[in-house]
Parts: sequence; C-alpha cells; structure tokens
Amino acid sequence: MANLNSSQLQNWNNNGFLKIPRYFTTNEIEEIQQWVLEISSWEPINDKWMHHYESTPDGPRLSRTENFVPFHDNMRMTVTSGKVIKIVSELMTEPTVLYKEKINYKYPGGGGYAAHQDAPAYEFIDFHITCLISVDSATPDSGCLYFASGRHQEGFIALDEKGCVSPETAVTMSWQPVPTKPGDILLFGSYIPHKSPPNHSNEPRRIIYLTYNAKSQGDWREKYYADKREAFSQYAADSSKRDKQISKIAHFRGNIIENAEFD
Ligand SMILES: O=C(O)CCC(=O)C(=O)O
Repeated sequence: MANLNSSQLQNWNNNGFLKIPRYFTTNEIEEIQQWVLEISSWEPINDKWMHHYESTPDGPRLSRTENFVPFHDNMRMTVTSGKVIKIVSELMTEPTVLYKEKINYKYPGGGGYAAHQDAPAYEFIDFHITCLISVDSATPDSGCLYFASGRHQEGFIALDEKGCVSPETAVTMSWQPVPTKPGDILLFGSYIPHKSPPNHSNEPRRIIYLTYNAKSQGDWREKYYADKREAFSQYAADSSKRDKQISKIAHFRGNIIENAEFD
C-alpha cells in the first residue's frame, strides 16, 4: 500500500483534497510528458480518443483529450496498476477501478473552469476520487486548481442550471489555490467544489485527470464514454448549443470549436 501518514489522512478528511509533491520521480514524469506529447499528436478520430479544441489568442489549440487509455499501452499500465491505483484505493479504503481519464492542456490563453463539483457530471456511481498528475507547473497565473476547502461533506451545493455551483454561492466561498509542479499529484473527491482561472502565462499547463470508483460498484468506464458520445450527438442535433460544452455540465469557460486544422 502507499501508506499515507496520519497527517495526510487528516488533510484528506478535513479538506476534501490532498496534494502529494513529487509522487512521480523526475524520470517517471519525463516519460509521462513524452506520452502526453504522443497522445496530443494523434489525429482526431472521433470513435476512438476524443480530442476537444478551443480557440486561443494563438489560434485553435487542443483543450482536452479523453478516452486515451485503450490506445496507449504505457499510459494504460500507469493508470490501471501501480502507484496511482494504490494510493486512490487507500483513500477509497477498498480496491478501485478507472472510471474515466482526460488530459486538460490549457495552452496559453486556454479557458478556465467555473466553480463546480464533479459529481453531477459523473453519473451511475455516487462517489469518485480523481488523481490529478501535474505534467507542467500549474500556478494561479497558468490556471491551477482552487478548492473550497472542507466543503466536500455538504452534498450538492447550490447546483444551477449549468450543473455548476451557482455564481451567487461561489462568490461567498473561500477559495484556496493549490499550485502543483511536474510529478506532483493532487487527489480530490467528486463533491469538493473547485474551479480554475484561464492560463495567463506563456507556458502550457497540462494536467492528467484520472478518475476512479470503488470496484465493488462495478466497471462503468465504457458506459460513461458511450453515454457521453450519445448525449453529445443529441446536443449537436438540437438547438441547445450544449455541443459547445466540454462536459455534460457547462463549467468550461473557454470557446470550444469544431475539430481544428493545426499549423
Ligand atoms: O483543468 C482545469 O483547470 C480544471 C478542470 C476541471 O475542473 C474539470 O475538468 O472538471
């Protein structure tokens, strides 16, 4: 087991999130950075991995890639066995299975995320734990995460029509920035409110998000992606403009665009 110490467990229970600096060695994170480069260079093939693009001051850029685990052996091994699953299972207090995965690239000028909880977007299962791997440095300037520390035990908080925490409630919350460096991980449950600003720096802010659920609740990963594809094909056919979202909740504040031509 990863053997979290009592102060780490206390932080997890009290705050609803836990940062572990340098969980990956320099060599390991350099490999992961290489894999992220490989994945980001894949051509868009919509029935395989899901690339999402956004408009930035430097032109169209990748905003997110989802569903890459079946297509990248090294990444699959890293996220379905070994030290990530170990630490998540320790926090879950039982074995866990991958529910979904994504890379958020947040290139310079890339959009931020409104205050939200993940639970409304993560259906079929009540509780998830996400392990974020910092691929680049994430700072308040480049768009690191901010958490409403301790607010994870209140169920859904002021859920609005976008599936987010209503702006009126979000402004009353106390927000703690949690900067990360390459190789750091940050673990958080699906009820902790969080948000992030746009990337105002000149450097990419790439982060991998690995979301798990208790294995005893079943393996929902394929169902999650099938459901998301189905929902987005319906959004594209109706006039709701929800196909311009990045998720079933409307938390992304950047501008999503169709599959883009790259220079
Ligand atoms: O990558 C970020 O800045 C925040 C992402 C996030 O909260 C999400 O994708 O739900």
